[in-house]
Amino acid sequence: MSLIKNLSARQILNSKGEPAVEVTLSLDKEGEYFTASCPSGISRGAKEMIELTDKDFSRFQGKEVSNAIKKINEAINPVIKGINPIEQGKIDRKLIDLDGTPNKANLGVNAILPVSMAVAKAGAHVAKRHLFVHLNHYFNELIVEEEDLKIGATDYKYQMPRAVFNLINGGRHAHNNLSFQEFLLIPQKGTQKSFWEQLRMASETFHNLEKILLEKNLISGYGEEGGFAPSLEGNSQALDLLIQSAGQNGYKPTKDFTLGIDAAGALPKEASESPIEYFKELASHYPLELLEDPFPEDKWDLWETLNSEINPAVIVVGDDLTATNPVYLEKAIQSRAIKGMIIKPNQIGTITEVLRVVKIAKKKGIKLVVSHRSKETNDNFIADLAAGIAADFIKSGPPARGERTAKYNRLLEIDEMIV
Ligand code: 2PG
Ligand code: MG
Repeated sequence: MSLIKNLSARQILNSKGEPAVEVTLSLDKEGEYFTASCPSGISRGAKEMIELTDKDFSRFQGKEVSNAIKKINEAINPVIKGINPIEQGKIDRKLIDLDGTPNKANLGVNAILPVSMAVAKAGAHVAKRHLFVHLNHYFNELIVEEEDLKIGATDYKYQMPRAVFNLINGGRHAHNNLSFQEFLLIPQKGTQKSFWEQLRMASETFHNLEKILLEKNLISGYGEEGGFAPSLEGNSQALDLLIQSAGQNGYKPTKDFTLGIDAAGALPKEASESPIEYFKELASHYPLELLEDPFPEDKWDLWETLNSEINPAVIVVGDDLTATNPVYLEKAIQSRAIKGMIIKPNQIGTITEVLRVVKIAKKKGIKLVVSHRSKETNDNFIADLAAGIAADFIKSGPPARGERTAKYNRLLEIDEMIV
């Protein structure tokens, strides 16, 4: 039997060049070790669990994570040593109990999540299954707490998600004038289309976009996730550019691709008078499929009105609104605020908690978008997560930049295994 022998955590740099937590879990068998790391967000919502940073402002602007590293090495390590990593539920429960706070403020979500992910990777190895298959089994069988009995065992088959590519960056992810944070291209799956064809469409569109921006003298570097970050006439021009860029390779709106927006709760000035009408207008002009965080996370009434009045083809998606948390998901369902939700493991903490909220969402027919963070690492865990829970979408930035393509490239491997 393979048991957890040791956890060893260290600081690494994330895609923004800031410190992040990486942990290596070794099993008692020689040479069996599994590494996981934790991303971070620039536009973090207020409902997210707490990240532990050192706050020594003489180093890395206070963003070092040596305290989180210490928590793993000194507090978590002794508690989970000797347990079989297949026992994900038991280990995640121990992490939550050891933390002992409602918002993970003691250990830090950035200490808890990479441990939980490394356990899942080790568990998959011990179970002799691919990670997405292992996650799928655990997901379907998830009964850890009494509350899990309400839904009980399920029978979801793993499945390839559709990818959502962030080609133009704005908001807090770029130093430009665009209020929306993300302008997203969403290839249609089509019949019998491989994941490679989704990547091809995104890559061709991305490179066409670069040429168009150059021609228009609009090129202005990249945003946080590696999409282009031009200053434009407004949000509509960004959407027009996506359609034009895709069109250069013959891709047709709606038939071949749709569009998405992550407004990240920031409205442009021209929308301040009548925000609902503004989004309804956008949805009537563009093939909009995903509309993420159209409003700030406390404006529940606006969310509800928009969701009931906008073209039903648009999936209004909660990110900061729901924070991968069952409490806010229930509230969003009750107030009919959303049709979809973002799943970001580091908003909540353990893999068990992630799978639990996914299960509730699926039961209620909420569409799922598994998402990276703006400050990423090369860990490709979310690719397996998205396939394992049969998410509808995965959002991992543009089809460029190592930390973004790590996830898409892993999906190519998964695609071969499950087609
Ligand atoms: C978002 C994410 C990822 P951040 O808002 O959806 O794209 O950004 O990680 O900065 O919260
Ligand atoms: Mg978002």
